[in-house]
Amino acid sequence: MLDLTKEIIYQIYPRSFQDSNGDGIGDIQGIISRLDYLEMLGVSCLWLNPVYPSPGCDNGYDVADYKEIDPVFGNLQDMKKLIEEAEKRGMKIMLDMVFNHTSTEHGWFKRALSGEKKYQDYYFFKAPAPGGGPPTNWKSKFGGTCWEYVPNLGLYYLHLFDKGQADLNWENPQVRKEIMEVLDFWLELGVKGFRFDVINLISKRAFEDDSDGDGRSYYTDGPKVEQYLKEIRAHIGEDIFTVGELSSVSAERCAAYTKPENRELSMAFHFHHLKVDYPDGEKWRLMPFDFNHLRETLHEWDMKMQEKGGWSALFFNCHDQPRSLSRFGNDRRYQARWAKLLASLTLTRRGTPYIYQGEEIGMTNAGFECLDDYRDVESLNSYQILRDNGLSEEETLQILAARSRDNARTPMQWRREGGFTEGEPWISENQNKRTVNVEDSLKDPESVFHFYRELIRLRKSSDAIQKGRIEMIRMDNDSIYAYKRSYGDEEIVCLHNFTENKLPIRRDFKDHQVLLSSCEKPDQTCLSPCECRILKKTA
Ligand code: TEU
Ligand code: CA
Repeated sequence: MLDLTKEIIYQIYPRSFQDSNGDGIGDIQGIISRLDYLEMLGVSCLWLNPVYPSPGCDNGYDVADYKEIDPVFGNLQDMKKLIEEAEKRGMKIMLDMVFNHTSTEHGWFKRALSGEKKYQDYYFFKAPAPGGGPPTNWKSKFGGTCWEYVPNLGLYYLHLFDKGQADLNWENPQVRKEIMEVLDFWLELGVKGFRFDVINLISKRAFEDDSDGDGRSYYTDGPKVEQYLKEIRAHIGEDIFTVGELSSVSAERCAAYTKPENRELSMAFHFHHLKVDYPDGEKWRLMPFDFNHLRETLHEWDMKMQEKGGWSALFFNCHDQPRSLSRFGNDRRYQARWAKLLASLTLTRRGTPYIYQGEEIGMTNAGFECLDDYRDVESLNSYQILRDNGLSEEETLQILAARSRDNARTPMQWRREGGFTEGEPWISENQNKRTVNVEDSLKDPESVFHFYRELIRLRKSSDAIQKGRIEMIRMDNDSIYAYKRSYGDEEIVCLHNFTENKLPIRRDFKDHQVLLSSCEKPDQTCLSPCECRILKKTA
């Protein structure tokens, strides 16, 4: 039986993980060559971002064939080999299922364009609005309208993301049947988990103008999302774990989607803690992040999911987010301490932890300085929108440097000289590879990597951390983020000093034993700068 509390999931962005054939693009054979490293880290499952045939409008989230592997990444035999080799090392494979939309290069969409009504009903083709123009005023998440006009049909089609990503019509039972067949295909191959991309967007309420917004309220957490999730769960059974990526979800719906008794998702990614540095919720504006807002958002969601019986994916990094060490820590001072503190927040809270490639060695934002460095469609669109809105080149590049998804997509830093590829990488490497790399991390017992291993070992040994209750501990200093995890008579206390100053500890933890600290000689009376410390109640 599946036990989510024991899973520790490592996210691989295949394009940037390890290249095996010198074309500058990561591939499945490259991943296979790094399985011993991942086994050493101690993770139980590998989540791969999409590796299916795709024209690459959105780095693979525009899928042209759900049951194949894009030749740039390898082939189905490579995937089968990866699954087998991972299993030999006690690791499962989770694949990314992009079911809200297909690429406009998908066979289904091509047949829709050729006029086949059956396949037009796989998507949302709508007549122009009465006065002409797009059917509704909704906005794409990548900027601009979310409707693309097809002249020879005289119709628009819906794309919540790039125009190369046409939304699927889940109301159509034939579409749902196709989806189940795709899942069966990968289960046959031995896949043990699925990530469902923006899965709470698959049920659209109605197609009307959104008088007060961008259309989000018409397609987020729609009326049939739970029905569709239950259909998927009934089809794949209880032993396959699933994680839903939930866009702008409420805590209530997030808990409903992930409560075991509802038989929908095993767990979910929600993003509220990753919007605390968005002024008025706007991603493409800058403001310093407010630690108190981060702590309270994390705490609020941890408590709501605990009270309502939901289950969170715990993460600060992924392929869509800038690197948390640069964003919430400091990538110039106390880097290792900050990286270890963020690691503790990921691995000791209540939920299933996700480690994003490179996070375990303290990788940072890319430090790109010119537009040519960027590859991501969302970033390139946003650059143009910001410039059209009158921002200077310098201001715009400053925003991109902080916000772009490409910050997470620079090649994995294996050695001082890089080690990702023998060829020209598809995106520039971060120049701090000379000091931030796997080779040096493995040799240094005090490295971020070895701290991740310690934390993972600690998590695996503790019922309280894996499945215990979480409760905030209000310290005398709000800059200390403290909570306790309890299960039976086991009680673990986790302290995080979110400042670069020494802070006194005025609570009595004398009857606690230090299990792990990011400071070599933890002082009982105070926390060192950005120290995280984990204690166990002994008496
Ligand atoms: O992301 C959903 C999504 O909305 C993200 O684009 C995120 O909101 C945004 O990047 C943050 O500003 C999923 C995938 O993770 C992402 O890579 C895809 O681009 C997107 O869906 C479309 O498939
Ligand atoms: Ca390659």
